[in-house]
Amino acid sequence: MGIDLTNGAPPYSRAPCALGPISGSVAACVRCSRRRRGTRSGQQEPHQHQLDPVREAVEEMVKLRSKCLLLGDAAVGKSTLCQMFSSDGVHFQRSYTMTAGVELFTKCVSIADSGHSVELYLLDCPGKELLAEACDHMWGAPWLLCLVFDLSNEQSFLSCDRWMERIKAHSLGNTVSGVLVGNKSDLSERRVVPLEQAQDWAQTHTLAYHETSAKELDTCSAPLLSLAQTYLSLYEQSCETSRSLLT
Ligand SMILES: Nc1nc2c(ncn2[C@@H]2O[C@H](COP(=O)(O)OP(=O)(O)O)[C@@H](O)[C@H]2O)c(=O)[nH]1
Ligand SMILES: [Mg+2]
Repeated sequence: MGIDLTNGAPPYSRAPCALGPISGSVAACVRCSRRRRGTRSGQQEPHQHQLDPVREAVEEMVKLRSKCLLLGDAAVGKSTLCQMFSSDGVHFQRSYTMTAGVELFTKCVSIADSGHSVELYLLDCPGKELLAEACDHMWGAPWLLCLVFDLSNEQSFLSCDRWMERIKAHSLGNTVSGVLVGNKSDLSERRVVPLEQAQDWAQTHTLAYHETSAKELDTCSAPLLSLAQTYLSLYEQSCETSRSLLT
């Protein structure tokens, strides 16, 4: 049985052709591929586009897919952030279950005002040193990075140097776009890492800085949404570069 991709809409939409004069006597319209005939004066004969709405929509919309690594010490909240983000806030993990391997979460993010979307493949990695070492061959070359520490645990912040070195070893000299996330902002009375110190560290490593509470969907979504946005910008820049090389 066929699937109605047009959702009941008429198969073609009609719009006046906006193309200028054509040089030959016969040419195909680049928008709707319809053959059109020029007049003796070189003007095109007016015609109406016959556009396939499904084809048009597919051509205009871009769906990108990006891998994003979540790294940081054990118990800083990486898995909770992933679960909250991918379940739209439905799932907050109260009890701690140690992540032993790389766990995959996916989430498709629509980028506002662009008509495009980015599907994030979140690779939630173990924070324990030995397990992390055993798993890092599964990362491949990192595309996006979300480095997490716990605002109430100084050691988890100091460990970010080590995580960054590990990322550099994998990135083969390429710059990895990423964010540094200070999590558990709701535990304000137990906070030990000052805002300025975390911001400075992030700036030194060219990472954007966010503070989150995995208990609140808005704050915990912000760093991952900004990574999706960054990824789309990188894609658009590379398209622009390719276009400029071809013209
Ligand atoms: N209060 C508070 N607890 C959190 C937050 N994020 C995670 N937790 C708790 O911290 C513990 C460890 O979280 P988990 O996501 O498993 O850490 P991971 O080892 O980095 O993946 C769990 O008991 C979570 O409920 C947060 O933002 N605020
Ligand atoms: Mg975990």
